[in-house]
Amino acid sequence: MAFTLPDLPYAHDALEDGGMSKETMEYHHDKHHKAYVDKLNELVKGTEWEGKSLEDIVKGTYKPGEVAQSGIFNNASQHWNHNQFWEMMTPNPGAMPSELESCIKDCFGSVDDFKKKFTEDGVGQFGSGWVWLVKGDDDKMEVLKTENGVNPLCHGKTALLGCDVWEHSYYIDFRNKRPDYLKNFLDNLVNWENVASRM
Ligand code: MN3
Repeated sequence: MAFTLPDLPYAHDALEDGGMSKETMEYHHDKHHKAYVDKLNELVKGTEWEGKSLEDIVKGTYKPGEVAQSGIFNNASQHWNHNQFWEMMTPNPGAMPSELESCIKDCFGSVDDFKKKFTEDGVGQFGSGWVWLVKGDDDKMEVLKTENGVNPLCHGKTALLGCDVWEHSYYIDFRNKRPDYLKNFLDNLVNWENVASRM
């Protein structure tokens, strides 16, 4: 069955109070994410990957250590990444669940130290990519930055939180100010309940 673009879990203008505009969502979800889905469907047709799960395609087509990944990988991983990203934000960010907060404190010292590390790595990802909070098999949390469409599945890690640092995700609202976009994301947009549910 062909892959489909999921609806956003909230209205296009729902994140405006949190600093992410309706215009950004219209471009980012309706155009950029849709393009990955359409291209993926086109590329897998007639290949061994047709009918496979998205996770299997991402893991099966990733070439470790290589800068140039295949078109199937790039579009499959970006489809997966954006599916997670929309779920990781909310118009009503509540307090961080205590279990998540204590794990973050154990691994990073404090919530502020975690936010600092996440922002620094997101800013430090040269060019397009993502920054993640991940958990490994040892239950240890770490921040991971990845280039282009590469994601935690490629590294055998569980994605708890991810932020898109491709320019298309912030240029309308923050222009070239990626640090401001990342700070706003952490302070005003993260669905911490969703992050905790991934632990
Ligand atoms: Mn994007």
